[in-house]
Amino acid sequence: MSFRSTTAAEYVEDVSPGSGALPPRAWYPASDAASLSLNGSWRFRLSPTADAEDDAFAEPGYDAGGWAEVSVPGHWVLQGQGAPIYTNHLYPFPVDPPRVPTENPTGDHLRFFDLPDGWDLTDGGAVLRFDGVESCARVWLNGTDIGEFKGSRLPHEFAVGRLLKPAGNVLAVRVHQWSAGSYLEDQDQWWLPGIFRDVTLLHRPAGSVLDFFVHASYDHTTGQGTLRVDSDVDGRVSVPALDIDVATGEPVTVPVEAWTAETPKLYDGVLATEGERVPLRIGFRTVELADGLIKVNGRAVLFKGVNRHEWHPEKGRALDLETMREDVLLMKRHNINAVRTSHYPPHPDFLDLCDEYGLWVIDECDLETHGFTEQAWRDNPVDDDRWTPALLDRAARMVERDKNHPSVVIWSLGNEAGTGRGLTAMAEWIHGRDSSRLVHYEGDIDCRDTDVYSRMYADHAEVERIGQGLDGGTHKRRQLPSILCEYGHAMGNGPGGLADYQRIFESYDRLQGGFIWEWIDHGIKDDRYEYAYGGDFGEELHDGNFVCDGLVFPDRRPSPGLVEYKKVIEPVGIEGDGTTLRVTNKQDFADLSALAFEWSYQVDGETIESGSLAVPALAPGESADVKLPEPPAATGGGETGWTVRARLAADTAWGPQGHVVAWGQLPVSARQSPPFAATVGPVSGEGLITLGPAVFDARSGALRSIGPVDVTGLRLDVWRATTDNDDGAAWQSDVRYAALWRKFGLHRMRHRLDAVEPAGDTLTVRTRVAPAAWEFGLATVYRWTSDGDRLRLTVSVSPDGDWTVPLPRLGIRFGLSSADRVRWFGGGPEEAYPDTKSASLVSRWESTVDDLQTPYVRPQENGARADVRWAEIGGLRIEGDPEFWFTARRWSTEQLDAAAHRTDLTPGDTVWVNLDHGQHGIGSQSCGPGVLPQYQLHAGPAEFSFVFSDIG
Ligand code: IPT
Repeated sequence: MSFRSTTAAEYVEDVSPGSGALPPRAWYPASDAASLSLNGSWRFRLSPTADAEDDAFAEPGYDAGGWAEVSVPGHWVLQGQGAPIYTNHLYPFPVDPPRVPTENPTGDHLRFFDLPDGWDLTDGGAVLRFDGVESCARVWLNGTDIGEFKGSRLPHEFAVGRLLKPAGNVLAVRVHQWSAGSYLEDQDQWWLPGIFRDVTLLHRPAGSVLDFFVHASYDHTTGQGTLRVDSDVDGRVSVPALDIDVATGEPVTVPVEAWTAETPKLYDGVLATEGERVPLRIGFRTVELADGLIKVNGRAVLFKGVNRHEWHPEKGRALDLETMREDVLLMKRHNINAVRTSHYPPHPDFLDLCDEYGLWVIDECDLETHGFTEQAWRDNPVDDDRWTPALLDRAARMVERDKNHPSVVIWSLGNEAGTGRGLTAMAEWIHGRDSSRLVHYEGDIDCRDTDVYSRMYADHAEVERIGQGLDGGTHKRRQLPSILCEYGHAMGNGPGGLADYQRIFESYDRLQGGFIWEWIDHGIKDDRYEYAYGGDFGEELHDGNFVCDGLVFPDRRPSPGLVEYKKVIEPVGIEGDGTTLRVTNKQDFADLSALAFEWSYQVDGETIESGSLAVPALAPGESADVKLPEPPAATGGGETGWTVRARLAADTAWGPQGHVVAWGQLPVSARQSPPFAATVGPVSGEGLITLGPAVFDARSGALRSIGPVDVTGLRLDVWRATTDNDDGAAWQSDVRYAALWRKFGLHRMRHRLDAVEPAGDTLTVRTRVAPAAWEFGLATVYRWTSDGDRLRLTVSVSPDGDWTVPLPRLGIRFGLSSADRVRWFGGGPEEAYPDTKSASLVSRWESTVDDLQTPYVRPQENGARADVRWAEIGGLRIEGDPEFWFTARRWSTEQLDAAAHRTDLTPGDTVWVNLDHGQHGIGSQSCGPGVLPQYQLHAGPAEFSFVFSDIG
C-alpha cells in the first residue's frame, strides 16, 4: 500500500482512478469476521473550493465542535447544505477535461470511533470499505493520509490495520463534488455529492478470505450443476443440501435445480478459509450466446425489463434495504423479470435481492460521457488513452464486486459514452475475466465489442425490421440477438404503444425484449412543490421535469404506466371469444402449476357467477384450449362476457396467494345502444327554452339545468393539457404535435353561434368552433331531444378547411356545481388512452373525483376512463352512444395546463366533466417515437350522443 502526502488538491483533476486503494474483490454482505459499521451521524464542514481549508481537520485532537452534522450514508445537498442540480446530459461546468471549476463544493467529514470489544488488533489486519462516494474522496485515518479515489458508485477498500487503535480513532474524509471523475459520470440524474453508501471497517483475521469467484454452471441436457470456487486464499467449500464439501479450485458436478429469474433456486454454502467463514448463496445457471440468441440453461429468454436508477425522494441515492426490497417486490408483482442497473452498479444488496427473488440483471458500469455529444464527441475520454486506466478500474470494480451473483447475466460497459478505444479495452478485459456472461453497450452500433445488438427508443417499424433481420449492419451484428436497452419513455402520462412493442417482441426470436425507461420518477420531496424537479433549486442549467420519467411516482406508488406494463407483459396469455378460451404459458422456464385460474361471468358489468377453472400445468411456450362452463342463464338482454384470471395459487416470496398475475376478458353478447324515443318538444318561454327536464338559454342555446342539476359551459372541447409525450423532446426530428396544437390555437378555440332552432321535437343549436388567425374550423351542431324524463344530445362535427394536425381530444365538456362520488360501467380502475388501454378492465367502478386524478409530478392531461357505457356524477346519469371517455376534475383543463407542480392546482367549486368521443394517443415522444397512426385522432366528420337523466 502506498501512503502519499499530496498537499494541493491535484488529485481532484487527475485522470487516474486514485491511489492507495486495495485491488477490487468480491463483495459479500457478511462473514464471521468482525466488522463495524461507520454509518450514522458524522461531523461535517462545507467549503466552496477544493482547497479552501487545509487538512488539519484530519489530525487527531482537531476540535470539530462547531461543525454541522450529516447522516452517512447521505448527500449533503439533501441535508440542508448546498443544493442539488439536475441536468440530463449537459455538464454543469465548462467542458475542459480533466479540469473542473474552482467553485467545487467540498465536504469535510469526520467520524470518531472505538473498536468493539473483542476486536483483535494482533490478528491480521483491517480494511476500511467505502461502498459509494460522489465524486472524489481523500481519506485519512488517525492523521495518516491513506489515499484518494474516484468512481462514485463503486467500492473502494483501504488496508488500515496498522493505523487502528482500540479507542479514539479519527476517520477524516474530504469529498469533492467535482473531479476528473465527474467527466465519466454524466448520467441523466441529479448531481448529488456525498458519502451516499455504507462505510464499514472489516476485520481481516490472518488467513481470511481475499477475492473469490463462484463458478456455478448448469447443464440443461443432464440436469447437473458444476461448482468451482476459485479463491485467492485456499480453503474449503461446502454446500450441505448438495452434499458438497470440496477444496477451493476443485470442480464438483452434482444434480441440481437450476437458477432462473422465474425459479430462483439458491443453495446455501460456505467458503471457509483458515481465518474466515463466508456464507455463499449459489445459483446454478449457464448464460451463452447460441444460435444467435441469448440463452440461459439452453433456452432463449425474453426480457420484460425496466431501467432502474437508485432513488428515494428524501434520501436521493442513499437507499436502505427496505426501499430496495420494495423495488424488487413491486417489480415481481408487476410481472417484470429484468433490470438494467442504469447507469451504474447499484448498492450490492440490491443484487442479493435479485438473486433471491429472481430478476435477470444487466449490471452497468458507472460510465457516461454524454455531454461530449455537444462537441461532436471531440476529446471524449473513452477515446483517449490517458483515461483508459480509469475506465479499466471502473470495469474491474464492477465485475469483481458483482461476479458472484447468478442474477447478473450481462455486463454493460456504461451508457451514452460515444465510442472509443477505452470501451474496447473494457470489453476485452471483461471478456477475459468472465467468459460466463455477455457484454452489452448500446453505443456500439456495429457490435465490435459487444455480444448483443442493443438499441434505445427505436420505433416499432425499426424493431420489426431488426426482428426480421432486415436492419443491415455489420456481419457480426447480423448474427446477434437484439434488445431495446431503453424504450417506452415513462415521462408523465404514458408510455403509449407498449402492447404494440410486445406483439413485435413475441413475433421474432431475434428480439429478446426490452427495458422501459425508467423505473422511478426522481422527484425530490419539497415543501414548496410536493416534489421538486430540475430548476426548482435555481440551477443555472437544468432539464426540468425530464428527471420524472418513471413507472412509479417518487413515493413508489405505481403509475398507470406500470399497471399497463404489467398487463402487456403478462406471463400467461388468456384469449378467446365467448365460446373458446386459449391459455398460453408465455414464461421461459416455469410451468403454470403455481397459478390457479378462475372464471367469472358478467351481465352489464356485474358478476353474477364465478368459479374455478381447470387449466393444465402447461410447459413454457405451450398453449391449450380450455373449456369454459355453460354460460349462466342470462337475465334480460344485457351485455355479457367472461373474465378469466390467473392468480398465485399459494403465497410466494414476492406475492400473496390470490395475487392476480394475468387476466383476460371475453365478450359474449354486445351492448345495445340505449333505447330512446323523443316524445316531447322544446317549449319557448321568457328567455328560456324548456325541453323535458332541461332548461336552455333561449338566446345562446346554452344548457342551464337538467332537473335540479345546474350545468354550466357545456360545449365542444378539443383541448387537453398537453402531456410530456405530446410536448415531445426538443431534439425530436419528428413532428411534435403539442407545439403545433398551440400554434394553431386549439387551446383557444372560439365558439360562434349560428342558430338556435327550436323546431318539432328537437332543439338545434348550430355553431362553428375555430381559433383566431386560422381558416379551419369545426362546424358543430348540437341536437337536443327528450322523452319527457331524459335528455338526449347528439353532437355532429364537420371539419372544414385544411386540418393538418390531429385533435388532442373530441368531445364535450361542462361544469357541475357539486359532485364527489362517481360510478361508472366501463374501463377501469385506472386511466387509459387509446394506446395505453390494455389494462383497462370493463366492469362497474366507483371513485371520488379526487381519486380519479393521476398525480403526475408535472400536472398534465390524466385520468380518462375508457369505453364508458354510462357514468353517474353530481346527480346525473350519462349514457353514451357509443361508449365514451370519461374525465372529471376540480379544475379546468386550462388550469391543469398552466400548472407546473401539483401544488399549483387548487380545487374550485366546479367539477369539470369531459365526455369524449375520441382521444389522441399518448406515444412516447418525450424521448422516443410518437403516436402510432392507428391511435391518432384525425379531424373528420363525427357524430356521438349522450343521454342525460337526473338521478336525484
Ligand atoms: C437516454 C439515456 O440513456 C437515459 O439516461 C435517459 O436520459 C433517457 O435517454 C431519457 O430519459 S439517451 C436518449 C436521449 C437517446
